Order: sequence, then C-alpha cells, then structure tokens
Amino acid sequence: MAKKKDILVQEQPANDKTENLAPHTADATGELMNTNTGLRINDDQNSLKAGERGATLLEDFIFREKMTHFDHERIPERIVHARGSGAHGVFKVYKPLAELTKAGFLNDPSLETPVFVRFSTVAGSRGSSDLARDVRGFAVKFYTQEGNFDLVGNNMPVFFIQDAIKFPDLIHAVKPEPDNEIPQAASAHDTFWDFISLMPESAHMVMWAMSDRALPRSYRMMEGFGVHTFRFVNAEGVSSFVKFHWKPLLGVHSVAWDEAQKISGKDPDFHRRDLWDAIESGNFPEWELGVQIVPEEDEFKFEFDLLDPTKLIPEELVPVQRIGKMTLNRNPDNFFAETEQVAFHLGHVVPGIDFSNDPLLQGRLFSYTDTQLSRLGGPNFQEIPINRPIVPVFNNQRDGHMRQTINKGKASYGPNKIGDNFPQQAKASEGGFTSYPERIDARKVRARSKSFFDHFSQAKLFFNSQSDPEKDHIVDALSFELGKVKEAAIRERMLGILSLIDQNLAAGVAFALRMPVPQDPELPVNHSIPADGDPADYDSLMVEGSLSKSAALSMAGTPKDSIATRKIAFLAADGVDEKSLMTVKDALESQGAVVEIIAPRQSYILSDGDTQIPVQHSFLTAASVLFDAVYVPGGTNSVASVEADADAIHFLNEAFRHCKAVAADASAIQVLEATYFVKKIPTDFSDETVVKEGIVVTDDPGELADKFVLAISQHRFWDREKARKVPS
Ligand code: HDE
Repeated sequence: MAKKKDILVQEQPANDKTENLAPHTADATGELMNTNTGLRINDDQNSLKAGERGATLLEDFIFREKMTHFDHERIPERIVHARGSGAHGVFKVYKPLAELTKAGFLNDPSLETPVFVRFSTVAGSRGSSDLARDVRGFAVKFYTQEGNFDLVGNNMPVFFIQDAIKFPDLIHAVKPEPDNEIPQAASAHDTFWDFISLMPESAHMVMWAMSDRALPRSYRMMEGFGVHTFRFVNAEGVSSFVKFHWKPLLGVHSVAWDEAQKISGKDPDFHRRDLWDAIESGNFPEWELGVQIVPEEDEFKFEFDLLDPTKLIPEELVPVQRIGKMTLNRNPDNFFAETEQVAFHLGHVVPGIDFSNDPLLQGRLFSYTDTQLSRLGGPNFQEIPINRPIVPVFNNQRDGHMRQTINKGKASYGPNKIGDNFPQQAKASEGGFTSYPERIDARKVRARSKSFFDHFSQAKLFFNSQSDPEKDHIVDALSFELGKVKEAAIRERMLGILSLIDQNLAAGVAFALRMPVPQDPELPVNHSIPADGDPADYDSLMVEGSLSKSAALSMAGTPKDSIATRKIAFLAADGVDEKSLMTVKDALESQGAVVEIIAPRQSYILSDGDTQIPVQHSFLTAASVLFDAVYVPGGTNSVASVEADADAIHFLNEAFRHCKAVAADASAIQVLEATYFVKKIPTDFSDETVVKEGIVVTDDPGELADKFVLAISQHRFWDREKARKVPS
C-alpha cells in the first residue's frame, strides 16, 4: 500500500482536476452568513413575525429562500446503482501502448491522469445497506487531456442479459415488488427468480451473483471488469478487441453471508466507511488496470461470441496484461456535489478507444445520457464541476436549465462567417475523434445471433473452478434465495436450470428446499422470443466448453501475504497486561493493520501499571462482524472481566463462526474456555497449524504477534463451516 506521506506533500493532491474543481468550492471558515443574493443575515434563528407571539409574515424573504432551497434539496436517485460511494485518485500507465491504442493517457508513463471513482450496489435505494447480496458497480471517470473517458464496469465480468431491450424487465424483476415495495436491496423474492428461471441466458451471471463475489469484504478488495468487449485503435487505424480488468493490490476477499446480514444492521455504511477511513488514514486503495487483447483477425476463434456479454474470455486463453495503476488518494469534499452528481456514460471515450457491437453495450450508449436528463434536471449536467472535463469545451450547444457557461459572440451555429467559422472541427491529426470504420453489410432485423445461444458452458466453467467452500457458499446462497420464493413452480424451474449446470449444485439446493431434482430436465426454453417466433429457434444450446477449470475465477488463489488495513479487535478491561497488549498492538500496526480496543465501558481502560489506554468502542457500540480478527490480552483482572461479559463471549463465538483469526494470551485461556469452540483450540501452534486453524494461544507476545499476523493474512478459515453446528 502506498502511504499518504510518500505521495503527497500537501493535503489536496494538486492535479488538473483539483485545479478545475477549485473555483467551484466554498469554505465558510471565518466568513459571515449571507443569502444567495449576497445579503448579510442578521438573525438565522427567528422568522419574521407580527409581534413576538404573532403570526409569521409572508414578507420574510430570508425564511422563504432558506425553506424553498431545503424543499428542493433532493433529486431523483439513480434508477439502478442508487447506493454508492466515491473517491478521487490518479491513474498512471506503466509503458506506452502505442501499438494497441493512440489514447494519450495510455501512452505517457509520466502523466498522472486524475480520476473519480464511484462504487455502488445495484438494486437497493440510496439509503440501503452496503452489504446486500448484489453486483457492485465500479465506475471510473478518467479526466484525460483529450476529454473524459468513463470505464463504467461492475465487479463481475458478465451480465444477466444479452440485449439491452431486456434491461427494464430485469430491473423491474429485481427491484422491490411493485404492490408493497418489499424487499429492499434483495434479489431473494418471487419476481426476480420468476424472471431468471425463464431466462436461461442469465445462468452464468447467476453463478457469479450467488458466489462470494456478491459479498465483498471491502470495495478495496474487489476486482472490476468493463464486461463488454471494447476496441482499441492505434494511430495507423489498426483495431484490436479489448476487455478491461481492475485487479486490487490487496487481493479479492469476501465476508460470510450471515456476517453480511448482521453488518447490515450494525453498520449499513460498512463499505462506505471502510473506503473513507482507508483514504483518510493514508492507506490509499490501489488497483492495476489489466487488458485482454484479441487481434481483429481472431474475432471468431473462440467457442463463444466476443460480442455476447454473458461470456468472459478465460485468462488461460488470453492472459491479462497489467498496463497501469490507479491510486485513490482523496475523499470527496461534498457527497452530493461530487458522488451524487457525477454522471458516467459509456459514450465518454477518447480517440483510441471505441465500441464493439455487443447489443448490451449498444443499448447502454443510449441509456446513460438519457437518464441524467431527469436525474440531474436537464442537458447541462456536463457543466457540473465533477463532470467537467479538464479541457475547455467549445461547441454550438446553448441554453437550457441551469446553463453555467456564458458563451460570447453571436454565432452559435456552423458553418458561420460571423465568427470566422469557430469553433472548428478537429482533424484526426488534431485529436478529432473518428469512429472505427467497421464494415457492416447486413439486413435490418430484430433477432439474436445463434452464436449467443450457449447459456451453460461458462456457468459450468465458473462453478467447476470454485474451491469447495466457494461451492458450498453458492449452494447456501441459492438455498436462501429460493427459500424466500413463495411459488413452488419458480423453485422447480430454477432447480431444472441448476441441474443443467451441475448435479451436485442442484442436489444441494433441492435438499435444502426438500424438493426433488428434476430428472433429465429439458433445456429451458428462452422466453424472450418475438410474438411470431418459433420457440425452437430460441432454445439454448448445450455446448461442452473445452476448458473445464479456470483458476482466475476462484477467489481461493488470491494473494494472502498482507494484513494491511485489516481491522483487529482487542477485548480488554481494567488490569490488562500492558506489555503484552502493546507488543501485539505495535507488531500488528507495523504491518499496516488497524487495532481497536474494545472494553466494557467507553473512553479508556487502566492497565496493570495504571496507564490510561484509550478505548475505541465499548461492547455496546462494537460487534465482531465489523472486524477481521480478535485478540484477548492477559492480565488477571482484565481476563476475569472479559470472561464475565456475555457480549465479549458472543464476540468471540461469532468471530469463530465467521471463520476469523482468533488469538489469546495463554493467561486468558479461561476466556476461550467460555466459548463454544474451546474444543477446537489446537494443541500446537506451528505455522502449518496456524494457517489451517487460525487460532493462536501462547504466553510469548512476540511469538503470538508473528503467528497472529500469519493467521490474519489467510483472511478466513472456511473449513470451520464444515461442522455446521455453530451458535450465535
Ligand atoms: Fe448500467 N446503468 N446499465 N450497467 N451502470 C446505470 O446510469 C444500463 C450495465 C453500471 O456510479 C444508469 O447514471 C442499461 C452493465 C454502473 O453513477 C442507467 C444496461 C454494467 C452504474 C444504466 C446496463 C453496468 C450504472 C443508472 C443494460 C457493467 C453506476 C444511473 C444494457 C459493465 C454508475 C446512471 C454510477 C448505472 C443503464 C447494464 C454498470 C439507467 C440500459 C452490463 C457501475 O443509465
């Protein structure tokens, strides 16, 4: 992790975008209050009345201005991705990519391109929990010297549908049901699974959405994907297909489903807070940008269609080349002005980047600008500071609600002689964008290509590539989701679909639902057929893909060599052994972890040497689901108090249940003896056992710290779930 002090000399990193934002920022420190017309306000506490106890007067323009502004403070939330969090940062390419693309920001390794990123969930409203089982949005706006480039991606590399015309149906199905607006931010209900069970093309994405990828530990620990196939175009006009990836330097990690549900109650802002706190403390999140390149002539070389957004290109077939790095190094100054008003759009491209004919991508090219017109109130949303490019804008677009620019001159049309024909078109050599001249010779039809009809081979590939715990989690997720579905016919159809992906998967879910697995189910009919269509023409194809596994699809192999930014809870009370507490604390913090002391009461504890040690939380305000690991230091009185505290024992039980690393000083063993996992405490604490079991108990604080670091870096010990008999 890059540290704040290494990168920054001042609070606000100076770059073209911070300078571009500066004239639009306001800081009231030391200022007097005035109205929007600049009139100084003498009394902001009382409205104007006829006498002290009299009626309020309509004349009170100061009251009316304030109340009117307040009455209109809210704007429509995004129809999808309403709940989100943003951050500023920079992107740098590692080396020039001139052979692939002429995009300036991908050709100059000395250039730091400012970026603004917004992460989001999809289905929930603006105030919903961060921990919903859902896809995460991963939208990046690059403010390049050639205009804005938006990479509007997700944390999963495929999508539910193949044609944008089905998007409103998908979203109507997943959003709360229209009669009672239940459930919030959840796909576990009848309308979603009714739709999915009739849309076999969603099978692959359903596997991702039911996997641990839908429950990230942190925005900082998830991958991002452009999903569609895009085009790179170089200066000679040679094009290649490209898929974009973001690879987090902290690895890819998730939480457990039970944990996610509890976090939603204890801290619905968990991901937002995590991102904010990491940036505030100088632990700047980093991702490498990766590309998979397919030369134009290889377009038809694959078993799937590159234009089909329900397919990924396995990394075994086309490796991901890491081409640059993004660092998020500044929190927004104002959530509404920046995170809420930022407007992303796939059509924001720069020369050297172009589109493919993926029908989902093509539909998105319409939707994103269209939606801003109602969300942000008109066509001038590009003038909102966060959306402005860092290059000045000159064209003949004029007027409209809330126009900011004062365009000079009489000519707002071209060609013109009155203004010497300015602004002029730019030649390609001057950076003018020219669309890739792809040859298209076709009939105008409403149809879907047969090459899109294999709906199962990559769903199977994904499931087969998962580790055993990951497979169990998919079974559990589907058992939960379909368990919430009331109509038996929907569950039955889904079991049929699952049995086409994997028999064990279907059997596991069928067991939980206590329903039979359909025997020899027929390939489901795709119900998205035209009124006059023949269903047989729309049947899915059963294709056996030549690849049976792809390691990159599992999270099991993610790097497990760091505890940077992990949150560790110390459970302590008065009389704590100061030496062991400080030794372990210092050791964890020196590796970049964040230690918080949790005690029966707030403010501080008194150590065995009578030192006041600050406390971050009491058991009332903390919960184990908000931490990655837990440690119980020694000290006779402290150990006795922690052991006697039901919340402390619950904390430990829950941390164990959620497969987290647990450590205790040997003198605190009586605390572990009060937990239900006492019999699971290993008898040796060799590195091998620690990596497998995740529990460390010793009386040597130095040794404990070393082994605890090793345990925490493993993230989770999923084997514990096998016992399947855990309270809390
Ligand atoms: Fe979006 N999507 N989407 N989407 N999408 C929006 O645009 C849409 C899709 C994604 O943080 C909306 O400004 C259609 C895929 C992100 O502001 C809207 C289709 C992917 C965000 C819209 C898709 C995405 C959005 C709502 C199918 C991953 C949040 C508000 C053709 C590659 C951006 C807005 C932010 C937001 C339409 C499918 C990613 C309505 C029609 C696939 C990250 O325009």
